[in-house]
Amino acid sequence: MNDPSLRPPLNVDTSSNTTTRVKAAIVILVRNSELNDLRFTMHQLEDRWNKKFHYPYVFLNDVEFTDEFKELTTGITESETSYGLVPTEMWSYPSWINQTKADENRERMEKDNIIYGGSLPYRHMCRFNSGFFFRHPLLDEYDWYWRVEPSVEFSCNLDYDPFLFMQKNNLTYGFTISLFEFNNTIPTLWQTVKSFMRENKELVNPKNVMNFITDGTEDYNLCHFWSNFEIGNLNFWRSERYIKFFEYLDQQGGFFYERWGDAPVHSIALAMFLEKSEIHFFNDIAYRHNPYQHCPEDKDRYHYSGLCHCDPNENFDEDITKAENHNNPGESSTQSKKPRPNIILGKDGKPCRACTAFKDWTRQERKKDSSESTTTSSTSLSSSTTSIPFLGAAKKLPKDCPADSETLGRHTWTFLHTMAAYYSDTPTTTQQTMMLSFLRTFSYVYPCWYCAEHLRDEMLRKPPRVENRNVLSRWMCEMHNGVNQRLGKKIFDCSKVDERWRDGPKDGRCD
Ligand SMILES: Cc1cc2nc3c(=O)[nH]c(=O)nc-3n(C[C@H](O)[C@H](O)[C@H](O)COP(=O)(O)OP(=O)(O)OC[C@H]3O[C@@H](n4cnc5c(N)ncnc54)[C@H](O)[C@@H]3O)c2cc1C
Ligand SMILES: Nc1nc2c(ncn2[C@@H]2O[C@H](COP(=O)(O)OP(=O)(O)OP(=O)(O)O)[C@@H](O)[C@H]2O)c(=O)[nH]1
Ligand SMILES: [Mg+2]
Repeated sequence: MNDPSLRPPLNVDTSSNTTTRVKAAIVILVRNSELNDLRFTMHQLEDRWNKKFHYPYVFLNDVEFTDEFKELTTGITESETSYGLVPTEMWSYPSWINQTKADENRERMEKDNIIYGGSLPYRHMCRFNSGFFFRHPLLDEYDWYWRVEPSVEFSCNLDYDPFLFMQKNNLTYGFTISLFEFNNTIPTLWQTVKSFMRENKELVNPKNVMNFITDGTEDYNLCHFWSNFEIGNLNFWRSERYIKFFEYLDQQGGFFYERWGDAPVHSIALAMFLEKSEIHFFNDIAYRHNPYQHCPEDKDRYHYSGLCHCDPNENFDEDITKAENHNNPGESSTQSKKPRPNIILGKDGKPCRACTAFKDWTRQERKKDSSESTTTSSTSLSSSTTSIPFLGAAKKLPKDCPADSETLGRHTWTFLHTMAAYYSDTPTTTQQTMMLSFLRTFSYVYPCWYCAEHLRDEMLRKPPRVENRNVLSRWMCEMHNGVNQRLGKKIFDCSKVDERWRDGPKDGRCD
């Protein structure tokens, strides 16, 4: 293969610098106040890479850029720079959002110390990055983008064109770090994704990468590509299937009622719509967004050769405690193992390490790296066929495990429907008052906060009916159907509620 852009990055010779440019831009959403942090980053990006390639910059902001911002950033690069205002419709509440509820939820999340839980601009930013940046008019002329943020660092030379590399190798998305999302920022994201998938099975790629984000179970393992770094194809985000997915999520309001981040949203979409061979781990791009960094570990290749200035021992791919040491150089290793406040925790509550699946990715990457010759194969992985676990049979946990929200829900509904089924046909006033009081209290103490919150909302719209057994059973059935509908489950025929919860089926199989 003589075309250098088809070779694995480290084998690309300098002649690649003269190859055709692709329609690509460096895209930076940034505030005026971050000018100096951005200058720091741009200098590194230029020195390490872009002075050889001259890709243009597109800067985006929700307010006008100042002249100072424009002049100082333009001065750093010989490339074209353009400065765009984000249109209001891409950075505001959509009409269907209940702003009072959004305000209340932000307040609660702030009190609960959820990272950026109290911030509205952060939510607009996440929604913009999830559903709109690729539709900004300044990006219309481009097919590819490299997302950059102020303060991030690039500490190795990159002597090839990653856009061309991706284009030639049919890649769609490239990342450097992946980790776990905070569960409490996305309590209902996964159920929404599951509903979307049930309703749009035909859009899901049969060779999807869902295993990366589910480990083959029914649940989201919280793994995501850290989207502050992305090199990708804009047309993936512009595709009908992704827009449909984004709009489905947007309708649910989780960008505002919760704090859905663009990283899990992007990652879930990539896992659902792409195959593994379309996603690339850029091992050779040394990248730091505090507090984590990816630094290639092969010392001969990247460090003794003078290509990099990062410390290969501080590599998030393997162990976060190494990143911790870097941030607290004076600390002993035992001290530095203590998680800092806000540190990202995995589902097991332990300090976040790179997702297991990601390690798998990097391992295969290294294997490829070491056996690399000048072949066409990129450093991305071969595709693997994975099914969609939760659309088929679910993995069963042992019975003596603590309840997850599904088990808890199933058992709680059994209790609630059975309670309604055995309620009096002619309850006294005291019995009615007690039932009302129970239901109200229940809607505050049910130990799944987002379930309880939805229930309270529903109870406001449709107050409990406790006049007799019949109406209470019916009301309960309708409440349950409300949840079924939200989760994309089958609607239950409420005329059968007695048969299900009191009398048993007519064929006598339960007698
Ligand atoms: C108050 C409450 C709120 C919840 N909110 C959420 C939420 O916001 N997000 C979330 O992910 N999970 C929520 N859950 C859990 C969710 O409803 C399910 O319990 C869980 O997903 C397990 O589902 P399942 O398929 O086993 O059946 P379940 O929905 O638990 O149903 C159990 C059985 O009840 C019967 N049934 C189904 N629908 C009805 C009906 N309308 N009337 C009478 N009987 C019926 C069926 O025979 C079914 O097998 C909530 C649970 C409760 C109790
Ligand atoms: N113009 C503009 N840019 C924003 C705003 N909020 C965030 N950004 C940009 O969006 C990107 C992501 O925001 P960050 O604040 O870095 O979010 P983060 O990476 O999750 O969090 P940090 O750990 O604080 O970096 C950065 O490029 C910010 O400059 C905003 O309100 N206006
Ligand atoms: Mg950031």
